[in-house]
Amino acid sequence: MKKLIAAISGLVLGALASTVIFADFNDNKNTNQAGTATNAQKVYVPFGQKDEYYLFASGGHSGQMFIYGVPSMRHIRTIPVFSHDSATGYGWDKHSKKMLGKYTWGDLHHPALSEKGGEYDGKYLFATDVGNNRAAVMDLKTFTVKDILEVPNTGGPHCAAFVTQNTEYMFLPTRFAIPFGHKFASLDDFKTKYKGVMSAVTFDEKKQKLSVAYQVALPPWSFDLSDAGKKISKDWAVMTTYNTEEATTEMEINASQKDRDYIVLFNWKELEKMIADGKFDMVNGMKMLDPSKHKGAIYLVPTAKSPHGVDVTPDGTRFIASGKLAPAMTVFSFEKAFRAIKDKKFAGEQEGIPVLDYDSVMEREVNPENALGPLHTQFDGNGFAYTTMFISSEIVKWNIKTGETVDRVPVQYSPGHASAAEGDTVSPDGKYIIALNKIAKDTYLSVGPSHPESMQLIDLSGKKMEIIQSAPVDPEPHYAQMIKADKIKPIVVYDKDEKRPDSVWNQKDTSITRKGNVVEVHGVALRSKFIFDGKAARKDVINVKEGDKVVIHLTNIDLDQDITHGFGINSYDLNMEVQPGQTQTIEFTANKAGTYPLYCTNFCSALHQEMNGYLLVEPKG
Ligand code: CUK
Ligand code: CUA
Repeated sequence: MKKLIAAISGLVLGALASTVIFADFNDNKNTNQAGTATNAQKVYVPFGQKDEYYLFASGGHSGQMFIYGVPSMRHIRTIPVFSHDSATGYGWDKHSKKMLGKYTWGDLHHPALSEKGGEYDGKYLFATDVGNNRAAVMDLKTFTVKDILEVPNTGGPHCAAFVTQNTEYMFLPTRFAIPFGHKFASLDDFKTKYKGVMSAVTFDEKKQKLSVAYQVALPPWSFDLSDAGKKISKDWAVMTTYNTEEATTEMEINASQKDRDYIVLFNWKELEKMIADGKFDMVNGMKMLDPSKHKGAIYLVPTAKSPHGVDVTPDGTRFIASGKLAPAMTVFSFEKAFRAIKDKKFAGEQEGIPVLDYDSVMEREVNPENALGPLHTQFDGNGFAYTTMFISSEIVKWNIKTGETVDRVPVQYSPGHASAAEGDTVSPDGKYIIALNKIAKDTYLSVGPSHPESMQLIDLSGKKMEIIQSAPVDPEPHYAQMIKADKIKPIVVYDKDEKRPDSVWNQKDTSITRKGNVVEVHGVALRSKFIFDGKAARKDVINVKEGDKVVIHLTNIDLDQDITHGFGINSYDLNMEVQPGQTQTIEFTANKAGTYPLYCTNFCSALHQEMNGYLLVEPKG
């Protein structure tokens, strides 16, 4: 038996390591039925009507967030989050420039909508950056980023973001173990000097600020995915961990030695209490709790080796782990876990953290025939789970209570996550699920050797799952969340009465003032001109001297729907966007003398081409 498991693991490992097996499993021609007339009707959203759901899809290493409409699967908008975006000037205007700081790229994995009572409330969207250890919050009234937080002591918060039931916390465990503060330390000292730090991050809605409440110094393992508890498990969260072997090289082989890794089960209410009781040390300005010293909040649950996803059922009674090297999903019971903790049913300790007895927590192992590479599970609210199978390229629908396979549908190809309608709430809608496929292969018109990833919309309303639409996403759909469209209430124009120190609403009040070598402009943009100084002979010209610091505040006084202006300065590598009623600021040093046209970069009126002026930089001396 052991030999057989080893053989299967070997096969799966080989499959993960090479793409060869894709051919074996996927040579069955594209079975996508999205082309049929009935399916076309199901996804057709007539002109003048809107989609039923918003889909917020991870933009992966583009550092951006993509917004789609479901069921049409039309890409509606991109929100730049962790990387510069010349379309919106994100990264050049003062606010976004400050938020991005020294970083130019990001790797956005898992979006998380804010929740109230376990339901998406449609107010905020969170995301984290594996590339440069950041968390971000977007306001869904404006679909813009409000704050970005850099989290110290962390090497890639891949697990995040999953919010607790009332958005009290999101947890950011590290993917790569590192010494505190990225300090230099030999890999020979991995066990003693490296840590797998988890951060508890909170969002202050009043201040519109993210901050780290505390951190936990876990062993130097890789933490992969997490999910927050719900209802009876609402004070708890779970996360998968691999490389408990503590390998420091050739991870592909060395981090897959043991038959079992762990799910970390922790009580964040208990952690909160410990921090309040002063059970922490300060590390690089962070409150750091050592779980081997302060026990009672964190437990390890053995699970099949190298787990990837872990997902809490909508009723909060169970958590389901998927082993990427195992052909099975494991259903664990929170109630059983709570009992095992109470009765101290421990099977020893790892790095000072109690390990719960597997059989005392496990409810069943689910093993659909020939299914390989289970990664992530979603739910429909009718007692069914939907697990993506990366290697056998399919979604398997199964009964959570019995483990019985109910249906399966091939997807094209190699799904990572899937996203169900309202899927992470206590009451999923059960209408749709979207397979987020890593490989598109022959799906779309070829664009050369590298293809986009693909998303496939699956109708869950019938007896059989049915693929009804497909759309490219580029890159990369690590995860997405789907929310009922009527829960989101975007504004149409920025509020004119909102207090903003640098806004100007009247052409007469515009001005250019100089203080020493700082030139400050309070200007307006309207169809179809810029006015920087209403009293000047040429109102659309900014005169400065070489070396001056230039600060331009620009208010878009066109309070009409969708009349956005842009502000680009030719050859100065600057651009920003000013939405209706918005005031934006851009700052730069005029270090190049000369004549530079400035112009509106966003087509706004019949005379948009006339919406321009000059920046004149007088040479020194
Ligand atoms: S992960 Cu599992 S397939 Cu959530 Cu970054 Cu991509
Ligand atoms: Cu304003 Cu184009």
